[in-house]
Amino acid sequence: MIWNETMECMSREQMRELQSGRLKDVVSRVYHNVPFYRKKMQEIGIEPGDISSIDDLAKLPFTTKQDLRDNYPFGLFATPKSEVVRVHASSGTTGKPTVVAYTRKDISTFSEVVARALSCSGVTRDDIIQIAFGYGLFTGGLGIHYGAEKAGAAVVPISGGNTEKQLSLLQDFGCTVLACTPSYAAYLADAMEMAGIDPRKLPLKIGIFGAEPWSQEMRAKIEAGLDIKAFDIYGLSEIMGPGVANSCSCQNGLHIAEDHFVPEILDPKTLQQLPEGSTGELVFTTLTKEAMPLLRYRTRDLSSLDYSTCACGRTNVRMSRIFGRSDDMLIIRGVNVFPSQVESALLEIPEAKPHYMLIVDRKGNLDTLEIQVEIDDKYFSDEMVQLNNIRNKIKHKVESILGISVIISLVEHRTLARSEGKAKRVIDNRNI
Ligand code: DLL
Repeated sequence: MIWNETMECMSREQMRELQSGRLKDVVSRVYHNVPFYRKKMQEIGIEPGDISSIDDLAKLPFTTKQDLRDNYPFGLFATPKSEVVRVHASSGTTGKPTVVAYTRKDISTFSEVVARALSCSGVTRDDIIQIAFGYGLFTGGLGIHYGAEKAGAAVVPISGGNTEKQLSLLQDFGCTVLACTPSYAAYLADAMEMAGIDPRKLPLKIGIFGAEPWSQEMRAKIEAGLDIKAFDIYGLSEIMGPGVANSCSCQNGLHIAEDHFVPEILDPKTLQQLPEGSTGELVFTTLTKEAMPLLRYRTRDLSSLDYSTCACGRTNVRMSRIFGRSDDMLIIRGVNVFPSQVESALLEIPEAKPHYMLIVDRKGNLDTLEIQVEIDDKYFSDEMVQLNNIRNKIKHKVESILGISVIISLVEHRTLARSEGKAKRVIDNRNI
């Protein structure tokens, strides 16, 4: 169990002092080592010497996902490549993912924050944790893996999918902790019921769920279905991965590891800081990351901050669960999907018109994505075979870009609703 009382329970003054020192350090490092940041700071006329405390955060430039894409793959490194020991990428897209990197010290920090997050959820060295997050380039699998080992728990690195095997290992190994996306947890609960397994007879007691938004109702459903207590783990690859924040036993917000990541809540339109308690866009500055520190990274996630001391004793600021996003990104089966990716796939297919509708649903706890696509009159036909060929061609193209399976429905040209203003391209029926 990793409970870093110094870092998790210090007074606000001490935290501000710690953050101020670390902020000065990271600003100087990126200014001197990352041409992108030096240029950005020069453009707005600031130098590292202008930053003397955490109150100066608002003077610093923002970083966006597009900046990471523009510097793909390794353009934002602040250390020589020889110092990098691991590379990950954001979930989704087989096009250009956003790449992130870690030095040995970064991996150690990553493990420490995840270990703290798991301990915050009650995981100890006596636990066996089944990690059903993907291990691909996604940060979920390996991130939780290293943190769980650091916390002293025994890791079962099964990765995502293969539901039957998940169920047999849960039973055979007597796993006490399950880590995966909340939708997969709900799916496992259903699969368990169908297989006639009584969750009350299993040693499973803690769920570590995250990587996608979920509601209180969903939590209650999973807790009942698996007979466990479910905790929310938040993070994003750009900032580190899972463990940026985690809910504690009070289940009233997620404590941010703010000795490493300073949060701000901004109005997504004016980009001004909002008063404590307001809902706005969450922005993070990494204080200690070596390989790829980021200043004021715009997460596009909507949340609010609460600086009051929690009943669990931790003083680290709490963020509310994510309310939604300030952009159009969807998270489908834990994978980040932008409607614009579908559009660029369709533009490469002559038979398809760039008129489409994404219909997201949740069937039996698994997300489904149906894409209705208008077909050029020239190609529309009564011939089943011809339509099937077009459908398969689109399906293949879209799936290779999104990295998830989709259902393609072909419709005649001019049948999808047109809108006068901003096109409505997504219907999300998931109710989360
Ligand atoms: O999803 C990291 C992660 C792995 C977090 C495992 C938790 C558990 P990305 O693929 O970069 O990284 O996606 C980050 O996922 O900006 C949020 O929109 C969403 N997200 C992550 N955790 C939560 C959560 C990982 N607990 C994006 N609740 C973020 C709601 C979440 N949304």
